[in-house]
Order: sequence, then C-alpha cells, then structure tokens
Amino acid sequence: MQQTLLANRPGCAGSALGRSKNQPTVAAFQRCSRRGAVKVLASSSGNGGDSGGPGLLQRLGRVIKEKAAGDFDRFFKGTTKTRERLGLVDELLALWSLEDYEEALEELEEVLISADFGPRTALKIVDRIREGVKSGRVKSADDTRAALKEAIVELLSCRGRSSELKLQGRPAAVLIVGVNGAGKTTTVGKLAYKYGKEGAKVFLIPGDTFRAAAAEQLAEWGRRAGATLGSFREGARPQAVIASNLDELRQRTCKDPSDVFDLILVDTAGRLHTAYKLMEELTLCKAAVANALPGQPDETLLVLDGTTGLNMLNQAREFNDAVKLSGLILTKLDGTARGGAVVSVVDQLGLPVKFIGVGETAEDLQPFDAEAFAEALFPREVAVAAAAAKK
Ligand SMILES: Nc1nc2c(ncn2[C@@H]2O[C@H](COP(=O)(O)OP(=O)(O)OP(=O)(O)O)[C@@H](O)[C@H]2O)c(=O)[nH]1
Ligand SMILES: [Mg+2]
Repeated sequence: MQQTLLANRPGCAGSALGRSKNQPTVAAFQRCSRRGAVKVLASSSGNGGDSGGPGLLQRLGRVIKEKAAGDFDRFFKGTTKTRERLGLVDELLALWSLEDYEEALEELEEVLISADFGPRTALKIVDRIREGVKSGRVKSADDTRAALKEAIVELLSCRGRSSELKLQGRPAAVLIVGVNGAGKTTTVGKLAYKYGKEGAKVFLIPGDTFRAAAAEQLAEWGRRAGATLGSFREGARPQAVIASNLDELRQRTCKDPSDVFDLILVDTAGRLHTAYKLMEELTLCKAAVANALPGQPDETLLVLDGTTGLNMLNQAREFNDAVKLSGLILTKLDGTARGGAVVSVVDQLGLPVKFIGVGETAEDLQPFDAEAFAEALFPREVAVAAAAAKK
C-alpha cells in the first residue's frame, strides 16, 4: 500500500519511496538546507512575530499548557480510578493523631504502594513526612496532606527538568517510541491535533511500516488534526521511509523557502524493549532524522501504557539506552488505578513526564503539571468531606 500525499506532487521527481537509486545525499540536503530551510529559520527567530519560526512552537507549548490548566476537569476525571484507590489515604488522615503517627505512616506507605508508587518511592515520600513530624512542622492531618502533596510535587519536578516540550528547530521533529499498543499512534494524533489547533503546520511520518493499518490509523488522525501525512510503504525499512519523507520536505523547501512545516511527528512501530534487532532499528530511525535535520529530533518521547504499572520501568530503561529519551508520555491513566507509577517512573529514571493520556479523544492529552497531578490525586474538597463525615 502506498499513500502519496507528498509523493507524485507536481515538481517532485516521483514517489519518495520509489526513488531510492536517485536519492540525494545527506550532503546535498545540507547544502540545500543552508540555502533554504535554515535561512527561513534565521529570518523568523529573532522578531518574535507570529509567522512561524522556532519561537512559535515554544509559545504554542505555553498556550497549550495554559489552556490545559483551565481544563482541570478533564485531568481530574482522567485520574478518577487512581484517586479512588488513594481514597484510603483520606480515611487514614481522618483518624490521624500525633501519638500513633508511625502506624499511620506505615499504612500510608502501603496505600501508596498499592497505587503503584513503588516501594522505593513510597518510602521516600513517607520518610519526608516523618521528617516533618519529627521537626514539628507536621502536626495535623491537614499538615500531613500538605506534606504528602509537597513530596510528590518535589519528586515529579525531576531535578529541574521541564515538562514542556522543547521544540526549538524549524521544523522541529519529535520521535515517538514505545512497546506494542502503548498508545503511540493515538498520541501522535493527539499532539498533531493540539499543535495544529493552535496554528502549527504539522507533518506526520508513518514510521510504522510493519502493517498497513498503522498508516491508515495515522491518516485518520491526520485528517482529524488537519495535518499532512507523508509517504508510506508497507514492509519498507522505517529508517528509509523517514529519510525519504524528510527528503521530500527538503525538496519542497528548496523550491519554496516559505514552505516549511513547524512540527514533524514521527510515529514508529511498537517493539519489545528486549528485542535487540528492533531496538537497533530504532536507533537507525533516530539517526535518519538527525541526518536529514541536523540537531533533531528535539524530543524523543517514550509512550508508556499507564495500566502496566511498574513494569514500565524496565521498558523505559531499555528505550533510554537505545535512543536516549528526552521525556515520557503516560497513556490510559483514565483506565487505571495505578497512576502513582507516574511518580515512581520520574523518581527512578530522572526523565520528565511531558504529557498524560486520559482518554481516547483528541482532547484527551494533557500537558503534565506536577502540582495539578498532586491536587487531582489528593483534592482538598475530598479532605474536607472526609473530615466532615468524621464529625
Ligand atoms: N483509555 C485510553 N485509551 C487510549 C489512550 N491512548 C491510547 N489509547 C488506546 O489504546 C489503544 C492502542 O493505541 P495505539 O495508539 O494504536 O497504540 P500504538 O502504541 O500505536 O500501538 P502499536 O502501533 O500497535 O504498537 C487504542 O485503542 C487507543 O484508543 C488513553 O490515554 N486512554
Ligand atoms: Mg501505532
């Protein structure tokens, strides 16, 4: 199957994928990009105008984050199951007393472990609260709740690394990787929708050449998001498909320097993190992006299925070793009570969570915000209701 949204355009030398013999070299691309794409980048970077450029995506990132903050309901709804699992914390805190705080902290640790915070991370959180009690800073149930949230926010703030996408190039490229069924293609679609809606020109590369249905799924997301889908050929080597798509884009920009996409999203096939050959293929995919667009991809994001809980830690380690990740996207948090795994993954891997998936629609991808997350898991109103019920 071949989809040719770019291929066979007037002025193109034919289908990108049917041209392997005549493909220009990387050096040729770079020569052209010096005259074309890079010139566009330079002319739009300094003025802060709205006509595109690297600044555009950073501004859009902020806009998307601000809008999401106003849409706390969706975030809140998406974390319902985890919050329910953590409901025991409210019961514990309703019975809180300074005399037997040790017992309460042990139970708190168990509740956190049951929500997949993981033993190490749960212990860290509880230890911080214990320190607070010993220093006299934590006295009441309210103080304990505040200390709990504070500890979670601190762990999630991940050694100062930002949860915003760092998209500096024009075009900026994002490589999406992960195991089978994690939610990669859906996430690519949601990202295209989000950035497209704010005015970015988005291009999708169907790097999952394993099966035709993958490209069809991406095409459907592309239609919804108003994004352009690149050429696809079932069974082709994904790194070749990525390279030829980027080459098509280079040719377009050579012809018309204003014809530049802001954001290129590269979907890839699901693969087991233990399959050496497939992981090696992924490194070639990343290299194909870097060859065509020096300095890219700006982001290499691992999509993790939130319902797998702590098993995702091993996946993240292997993918990080293979392609050096810049961040994580956790999906399906709406379907799991194991959302605490977010804290554990950030704590143990030192990689920031950039977005979370809280449903299957285009709107259900939320920029990750540590404070909003802690607030969603331990909302104030619930605490007030629990205290009222006790009286
Ligand atoms: N509830 C829920 N479902 C999701 C979310 N993200 C993805 N899904 C669903 O998960 C399933 C798999 O999603 P895909 O995007 O096809 O996953 P993938 O990683 O591309 O899969 P492969 O390409 O086969 O490896 C689909 O049914 C999606 O609708 C989410 O945040 N919440
Ligand atoms: Mg897919």
